[in-house]
Amino acid sequence: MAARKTGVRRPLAATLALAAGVAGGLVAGAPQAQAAPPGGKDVTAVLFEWEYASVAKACTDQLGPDGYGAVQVSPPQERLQGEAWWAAYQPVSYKIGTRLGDRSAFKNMVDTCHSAGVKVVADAVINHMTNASGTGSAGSRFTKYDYPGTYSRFDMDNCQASISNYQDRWNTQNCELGGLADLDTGEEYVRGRIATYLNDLLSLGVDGFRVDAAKHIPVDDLKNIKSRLNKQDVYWKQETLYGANEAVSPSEYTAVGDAQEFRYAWDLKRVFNDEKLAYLKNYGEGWGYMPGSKSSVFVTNHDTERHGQSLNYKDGAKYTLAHVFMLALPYGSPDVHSGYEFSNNDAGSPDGGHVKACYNDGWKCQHAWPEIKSMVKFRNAAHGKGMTNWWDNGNDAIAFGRGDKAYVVINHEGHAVNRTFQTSLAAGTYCDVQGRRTVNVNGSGQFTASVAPDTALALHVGARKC
Ligand code: ARE
Ligand code: CA
Repeated sequence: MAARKTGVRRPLAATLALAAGVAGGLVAGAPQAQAAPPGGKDVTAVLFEWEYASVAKACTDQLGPDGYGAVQVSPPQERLQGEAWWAAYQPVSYKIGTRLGDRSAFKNMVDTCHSAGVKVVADAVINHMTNASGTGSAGSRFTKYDYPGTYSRFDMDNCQASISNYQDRWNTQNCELGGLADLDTGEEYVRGRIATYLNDLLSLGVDGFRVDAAKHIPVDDLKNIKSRLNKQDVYWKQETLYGANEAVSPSEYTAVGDAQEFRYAWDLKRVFNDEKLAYLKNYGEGWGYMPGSKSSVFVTNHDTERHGQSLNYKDGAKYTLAHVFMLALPYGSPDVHSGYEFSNNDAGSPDGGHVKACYNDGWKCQHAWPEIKSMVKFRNAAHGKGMTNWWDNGNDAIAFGRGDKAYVVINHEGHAVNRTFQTSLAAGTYCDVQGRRTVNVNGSGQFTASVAPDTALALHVGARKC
């Protein structure tokens, strides 16, 4: 890490920020890693590049009623100007002001989501700044390495070449991710300035963070920054891509909070495309993934849906069924990515992020798809119950229960599956929340049903009538 040059003139605002940051730095004790988004509701809807006013409406109309525990919103910090979605990942300052809304819109969204019983996770870009110069989305002039009022070139890492070797820890964490000016997160001022930004978001009511590019920040730096936060039980979800033989391992980051288990998404694509769902019987730790209590999982995210490493909305039924599986499986804390149609990889969200209505203007609203949203309440009802009654046909039809709380059948075969299923459910009638039909479970916990090709059947104690 670059030794900070002394005697450099720093704008008053930055000095005040440092003071606040250092003050925050006096909080003692190791932060408690939050196992999952707070509360028994552990599903997060990622409303990617939605404006904050539309997020607020979705919290009230959809996410709250459907049982989502949290909503994740796109980076609120000042960014590059322009429509491209990736402008959000080039911070210009820590002012809240982007095409998605200003500070008051952000604050209103947080308050409205809280009123709907939905916590708010902010996507936080704290590893780097820009690979460009100009004027930011909130009007700040800047050049690469110089961000007046926030950072000067003395706050940047001393490797100003792009990352070129993921098998070298120093290169991975001190050089520039794709040419983006890398912050010297080992430096006192930078740590304080980041903590001040995160504490500002906490002061607006934010409950957690998705830490962008966490793998490029040493764990000790993140521990230090997190220790300065005014909310020590903050939900802390770190973007950490697994890479075979790489120097930095995602599991290092479970010491600070949750780490995203990318292999979960990558392997789901392979299993649903080319292998057998029967292989999913021990999915999770059984496949060598990180402990589920510290893992954030997803079927797709905004990068992988564009670069092909995961399934995406263009994959039809297998994409939907993969979500049914993820939400039914007692592993990890699931994110449901909710984005928009794209034909080119750079296109930003429609209409400045304004969502007039789901399924209009290209908004996909995966969070509201009946097959997906119905599994959020399934998951909530089954909270704390492990997997029971696994069945598979040796190929692409599987079924399993969650103790006496829930039971799911997933048929990815090209033909219907007609059979009597064995559950641990109490006798009675249940609503199949996938097929929207009544199912009778007998005194032995059995029911007979026909499950159509590429569909699912799902029962839980919270849905006895359709
Ligand atoms: C890129 C260039 C910029 C350029 C811009 C516009 O870096 O210099 O100005 O394009 O042309 C997103 C886009 C990037 C874009 C960036 C900034 O995806 O294309 O910059 O925004 O505008 C690694 C990181 C991981 C990172 C991925 C993309 O480890 O953290 O790369 N993902 C996050 C976000 C991205 C975002 C950024 C980080 C940057 O989710 O959306 O980038 O903030 C192996 C390694 C992985 C590595 C992967 C790809 O698999 O194991 O760790 O992921 O290769 O490099
Ligand atoms: Ca870095």
